[in-house]
Amino acid sequence: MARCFIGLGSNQDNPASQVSRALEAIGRIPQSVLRARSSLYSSAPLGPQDQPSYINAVALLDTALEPVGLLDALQDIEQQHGRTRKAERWGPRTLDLDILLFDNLTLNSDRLCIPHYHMHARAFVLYPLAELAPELIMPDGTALQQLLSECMSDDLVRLPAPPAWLES
Ligand code: J1B
Repeated sequence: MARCFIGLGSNQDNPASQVSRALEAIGRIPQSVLRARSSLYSSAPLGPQDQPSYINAVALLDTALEPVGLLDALQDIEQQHGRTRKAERWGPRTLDLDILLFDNLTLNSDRLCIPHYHMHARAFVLYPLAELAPELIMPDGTALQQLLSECMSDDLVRLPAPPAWLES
């Protein structure tokens, strides 16, 4: 099994519920086990400002799928969640799913860039990731804590967990 971190993001159609439902769907990906999920985080949009703020989270998935097989599964979930590709670059989105890390793999192909090309400097990726793996070392040897110390996190807010009903 490969240990894989997945980034989730949404700023349309009740983003917190988009992300929560996507986490449940990720838990149903074949040949895979959802091991952990971070808190939800809210932040101002990176890119054009005339769009709602985002909800982001990170999931830890153990998977026997190949990276491209996992990408297919994630893109299916994006489609089911009504993702439409808009003309505007960096415009509003219903659901984004990104493979951030896949074991210690470094990969650059037409469809996949791993580690994810923008993750090193984005607070809305690094903070939820650090919740799950504070000691993480990137494939290039950089410590996650180093990236966190260099990253602006002004507008990032960790949301309290919603109430949960417990089985008695
Ligand atoms: C293509 N790809 O990227 S969408 C796909 N590497 O078709 C893939 N590691 O073939 C290819 N994982 C290459 N896809 O959240 C990967 N994502 C890989 C997945 N502001 C890969 N505050 C294009 N929060 C693909 N988000 C790649 N502002 C890009 C979506 C999935 C992320 C946009 C806040 C946010 C965005 C912007 C508008 C910048 C944000 C947030 C796109 N995030």
